[in-house]
Amino acid sequence: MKRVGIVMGSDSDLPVIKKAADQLTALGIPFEIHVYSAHRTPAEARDFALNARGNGFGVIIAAAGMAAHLAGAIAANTTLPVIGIPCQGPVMDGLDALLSTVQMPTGIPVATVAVNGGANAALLAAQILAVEDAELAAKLDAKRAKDAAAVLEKDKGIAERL
Ligand code: RP5
Repeated sequence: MKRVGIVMGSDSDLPVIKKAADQLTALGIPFEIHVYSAHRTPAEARDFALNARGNGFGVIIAAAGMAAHLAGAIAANTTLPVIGIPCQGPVMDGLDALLSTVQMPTGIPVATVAVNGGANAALLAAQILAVEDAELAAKLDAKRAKDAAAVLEKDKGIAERL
């Protein structure tokens, strides 16, 4: 199976990335994590992206906050699918990072999830890999069914909570 590459702009983004790592682990998807910044270590971020396909990655998740250019900078240097996670910073509740990540110019797409959306980033990465992996697709179907059953359990009990 292709691996998922996870890059975060700072180790302060780790709580968001942990949510992605937990999902990938639960689905049995191999991944590799790095701290590379578009601004502080641009050469390393670029090299990672340039070599990602050759190094066996199938999709890249990039998380950053504030002036969040990491996902775009990674996407500029690979044609692998890149999923951007805007991370909440000290101002604007992450709206700054959301707009920085999502507003990519035509030609260099970044699939952007919600602010701090680490879990959905991992699930989207899994769905991309599952296009060519029936076993992984079955795991995702099973997870959807389990999650739906949990909601229906809550539906049963909701009236008694009022
Ligand atoms: C971004 O700046 C990082 O992705 C992080 O979200 C934010 C703050 O970084 P630190 O100052 O905590 O290292 O580049």
